[in-house]
Amino acid sequence: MKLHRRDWLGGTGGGLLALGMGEAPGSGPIPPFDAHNRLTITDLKVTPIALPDPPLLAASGCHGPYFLRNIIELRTDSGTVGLGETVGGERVTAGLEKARAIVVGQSVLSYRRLASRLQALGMGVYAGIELACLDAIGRAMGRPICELIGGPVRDSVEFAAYLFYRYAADHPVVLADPHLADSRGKGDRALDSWGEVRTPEAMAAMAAGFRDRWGFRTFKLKGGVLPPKVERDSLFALAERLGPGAKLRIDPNARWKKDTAIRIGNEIARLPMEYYEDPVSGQPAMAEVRKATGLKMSTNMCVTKFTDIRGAMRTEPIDVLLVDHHYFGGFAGCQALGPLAKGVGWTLSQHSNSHAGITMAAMVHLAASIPELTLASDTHYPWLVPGSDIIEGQALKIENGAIRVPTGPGLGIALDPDRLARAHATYKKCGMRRRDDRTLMRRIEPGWTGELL
Ligand code: GKR
Ligand code: MG
Repeated sequence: MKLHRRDWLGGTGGGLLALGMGEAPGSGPIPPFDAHNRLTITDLKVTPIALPDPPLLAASGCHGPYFLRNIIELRTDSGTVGLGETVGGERVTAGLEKARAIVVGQSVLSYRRLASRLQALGMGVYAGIELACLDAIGRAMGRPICELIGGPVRDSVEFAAYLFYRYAADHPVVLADPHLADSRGKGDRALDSWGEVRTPEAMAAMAAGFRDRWGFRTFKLKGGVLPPKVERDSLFALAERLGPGAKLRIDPNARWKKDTAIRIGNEIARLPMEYYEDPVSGQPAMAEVRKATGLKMSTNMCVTKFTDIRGAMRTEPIDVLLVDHHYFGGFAGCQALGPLAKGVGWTLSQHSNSHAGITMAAMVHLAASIPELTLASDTHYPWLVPGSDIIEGQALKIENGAIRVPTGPGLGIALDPDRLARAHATYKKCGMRRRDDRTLMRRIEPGWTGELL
């Protein structure tokens, strides 16, 4: 069923009819707000998946052989199905299962009525369902999501190269991981051919590869892995290899002591640093580093919810906020951050965790609807093993460091049921139920503790 703008206004502005009440945890059922009973949710299907992941290194340890996501399909009475993707792990899967009772019988048009109930089950639960509602509305109207939410304010969205130190994909300990449930192997059968990257030279070579392959102009080094002076040298090697036009970032995920962060910060200040992301933990320490180095600072760790903002007004730890619809209250929350950021003098970028193509499309639509989101967004998408995405056809294309805003209805992508089934079978077979970077790291480097550097 296709909805026209007139129907859409009618559907959202109508009276309150108690059509098939949702049994919700909390304070009783929520009466549906859909006078025409249009696009009423008849079922929520959640599919936990596991997708192959190379051994990328971060302060948390080493990425395991798979990363987990939860895929949502919201079926409506009109036959339209909305797609969502959200944070992985069995707790989120369980939250989404519980959410079924809240959403069934409600209209996708009035998903904000369900926000507080769904957010009580987890911000990731809300984000996945909100996305599926928006996708269903867009499909029904024949319009892309960014148009439903006021965009596009730009036709393409720029991304940064996300550079991780790493082990080779066919590292023997990785191949011996008990969770392994596919036929990857050594040499030609390895997940990828980037090899081991644990020196400044290897990092600079990989960055040049990212630039040549995807056209990135902004480069984020994931730090907090090697001794800080090696990571500093890596930034110098990146600057030399990529030239003065390349913008640099480093993100040690708060694994550095304050003194380290100030010392390294002052040394890298002469490089074309776009910003310094979470070198230390907590707003007060971030503020001290900011003052002592004069560098622009950013975070996805010390301001992650609206209630953190009041403290940040006082402590002034950042210049750039990395928004993420999975934890800031969905698209609605991230859009609200735009004018707020402008008001307090912050610019916005986007945070990313390992994800598949539905989230990739979501991030593009979201960024295309926030005028204040002017810095290149993070994405793990280039790390997705070719052929493993769950969307139909080719993965979304990164060209000249950017992705064009999809113009098809909703998210503008389609789910490939066979690929989804394969990723779910891997989830069942591998036995991974939450992210655990520590265990694999300690198998590879038995003395690893993750202590501050
Ligand atoms: O994938 O290892 C990773 C990243 O370190 C991720 O978990 C972080 O959340 O990308 C993130 C960040 O910017 O801190
Ligand atoms: Mg970060």
